[in-house]
Amino acid sequence: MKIYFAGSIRGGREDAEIYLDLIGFLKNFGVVLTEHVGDLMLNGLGDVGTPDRIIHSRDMAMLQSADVLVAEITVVSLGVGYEIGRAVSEGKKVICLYRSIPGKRISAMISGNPDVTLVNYKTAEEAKDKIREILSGIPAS
Ligand code: 6K6
Repeated sequence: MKIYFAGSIRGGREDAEIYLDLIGFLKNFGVVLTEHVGDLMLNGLGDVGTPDRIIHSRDMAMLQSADVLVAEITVVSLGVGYEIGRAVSEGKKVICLYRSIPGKRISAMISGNPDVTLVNYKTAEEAKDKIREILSGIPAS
């Protein structure tokens, strides 16, 4: 299974350690195409010298080849929202993980989307149990 993991970069890197942990777990189910999202050295500028046009075209090609998009959406990111929309329109399986934050709600474009599997979690173990349950139901490609 090819997994495209999406997480905030320029939207803010406060959950980078959570992304890294989830990416490590997702590797049990196949290939994670976007390991760079869990790079703890990457700052909120997401700037390692690669032109944005290259980033976009490379990521869209990877998304096209993916079987499933797993997004951690607690830290709001324009790029992650865009990737979710593109994955939905490509007919990909889309799983969005989030932790509840008092006073904040998930965008209705995500929570109201019948093609998105929304997963609320409190602990990393809970997130992993739920991911395991969902991904185990997807036939290997
Ligand atoms: C190279 C290594 C690590 O980061 C880079 C350069 N930046 C990006 N490289 C690859 N994908 C990116 C980069 N910046 C954003 N993205 C994609 O958008 C990722 O797939 C993330 O899921 C998403 C984050 O969007 P923003 O709006 O928070 O940056």
